[in-house]
Amino acid sequence: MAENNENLSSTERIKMASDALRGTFVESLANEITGNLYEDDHALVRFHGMYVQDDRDRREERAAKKLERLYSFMIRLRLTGGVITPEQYITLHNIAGENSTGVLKITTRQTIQLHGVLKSKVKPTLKAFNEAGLTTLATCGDVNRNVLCSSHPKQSPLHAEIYDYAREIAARMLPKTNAYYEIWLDGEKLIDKELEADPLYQNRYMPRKFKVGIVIPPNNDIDVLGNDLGLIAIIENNELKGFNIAIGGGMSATHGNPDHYARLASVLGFVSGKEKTVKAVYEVATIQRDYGNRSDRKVARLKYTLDRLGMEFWKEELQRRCGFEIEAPKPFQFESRQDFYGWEQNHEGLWYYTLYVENGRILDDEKLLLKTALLEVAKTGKANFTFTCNQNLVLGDIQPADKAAIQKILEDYGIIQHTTNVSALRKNAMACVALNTCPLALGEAQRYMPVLLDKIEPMLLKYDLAKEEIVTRMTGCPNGCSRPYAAEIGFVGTALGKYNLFIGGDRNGERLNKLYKESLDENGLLTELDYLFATYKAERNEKETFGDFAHRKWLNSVPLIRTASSFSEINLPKA
Ligand code: SRM
Ligand code: SF4
Repeated sequence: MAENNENLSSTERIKMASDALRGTFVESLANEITGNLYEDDHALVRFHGMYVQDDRDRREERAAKKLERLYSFMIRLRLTGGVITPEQYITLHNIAGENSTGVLKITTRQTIQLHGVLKSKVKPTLKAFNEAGLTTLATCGDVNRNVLCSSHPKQSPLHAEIYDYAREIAARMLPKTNAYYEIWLDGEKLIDKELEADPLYQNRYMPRKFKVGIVIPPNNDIDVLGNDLGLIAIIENNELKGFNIAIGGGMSATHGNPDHYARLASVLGFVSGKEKTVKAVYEVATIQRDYGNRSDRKVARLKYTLDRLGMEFWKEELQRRCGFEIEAPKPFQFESRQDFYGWEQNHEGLWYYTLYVENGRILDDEKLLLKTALLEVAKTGKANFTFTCNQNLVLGDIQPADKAAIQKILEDYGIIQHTTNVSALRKNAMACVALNTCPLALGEAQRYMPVLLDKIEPMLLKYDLAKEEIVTRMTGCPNGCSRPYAAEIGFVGTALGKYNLFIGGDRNGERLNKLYKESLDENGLLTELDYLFATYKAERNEKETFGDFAHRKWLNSVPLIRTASSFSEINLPKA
């Protein structure tokens, strides 16, 4: 049954009245009295890859001076599989320096965000990106977002073939509007509006954001089960057989409301061949478009449509729309979820260096000139850049003859030492942006996580656990942008300085964690963690990960505040 959508949310009305996402941007941009946009354009600007934000650290000071908030734009690039050329990276570096805070932020979905771009600088920024072959279209909003693809080519000779699927899906699901070109690039106005008729998005787009990722087992580096739709590559004897399709993943929850929950995707079936795979992805989206909730955005993601209608309905409807059978899922196995730091060589003899970037923030500070070093690497023109879903960077496709030159730059700037020396805990940690730019943040994340890790590291040393690769993630609110519910330890902000503590996710991203203690301050967190690690050290089985131990030891007896656990028992066939 399609949802009763008579009571459309205000966003639905804005989308439908937007003239293919044109809104009132021309007027909004011309208004020099404010750094803000008109209200309805806030929802629409997201489809163009931007958010209007303000500096939350400066709200009080500005209010005291009776000034409007310090508005600026966050701009998010579309980088399928996280890949850009060195030339594009140089553009990015320069634009970041000229028009934004200067920090290049690698996101948990393999792309780059710039913050602090003033309204007057938005068009120059997008024009410069466009000249470099980069776009921000559809990286936010109710559309298919940046398509993820496993980052480490050494994993499989089939990486290039699989990456090509990601590009095809991204292209097929891009909105057909000409508005981006007209508004931001001063392109000619489209006269024949039929040319932008959009069979996928029509005039209402998706009910909510839609996320797709492709993973190459055994490494689940993209957290494939956190997506609305995940494709799991099935490879036999070095041949790509096809993909298991998993649907219904999503990491957002609401504190204290069991009706909003994190969920890992469930496997629907198997499909093979490029045409059929892309068709199946497209039709999953059309089902969600037609059946997703358009009244209440809190329950509009595919995961809720799936739980409302059931997997049987989804499979039958998908087969009907595709016109071919979706086969039973094939076995597969995840063995890790991490980035492979350091040098790796692929089957063609090309070299890759994966370097650690704390919370994905590329900048120069008193400890490390990371931004300068990466510019030097880009200037050689000898390495492509791939951003990972763990917020790190792979410098890749390096010819054997060029490896020494790249190595020298990385050594001269201390990048190799930095990556090698960082603790196992930190290498497997992530935090979302949160304050000072995220309007939804209840507390700190990327600015506080390093400070907290400084205090957890000695504790792990004390229990001789420093080499454990425990997956730890923090967010400033329950929306789950660093996927904290799929971590072995998750810190989810409830207020300034307070976090809910989640434990018991597995190492590979196949089991959600559960709420263990609520609203702890730093002392509370450290006291609890000390107890948890001491018990883990004393009672763990051989090679048992922290997450598995926590799940076995504590979680059956912990009263559940969030009910997502019932969805974490996913139906995955094992190899
Ligand atoms: Fe996110 C909203 C940052 C990945 C779930 N996310 C936001 C906004 C745009 C706040 C807002 O709506 O105004 C944040 C901007 C902060 C800032 O100042 O930059 C924001 N999300 C991020 C990033 C930058 C976090 C990071 O530090 O890397 C990630 C950008 C990804 C990208 O490149 O596209 C980011 N967000 C995610 C993920 C992880 C993922 O996709 O694997 C999730 C959980 C998975 C999921 O979608 O379920 C995620 N973000 C959300 C949600 C909750 C959605 C929901 O279903 O309810 C929101 C709030 C919303 O959409 O209403 C949100
Ligand atoms: Fe903002 Fe919350 Fe996402 Fe963090 S998890 S970036 S605080 S919306």
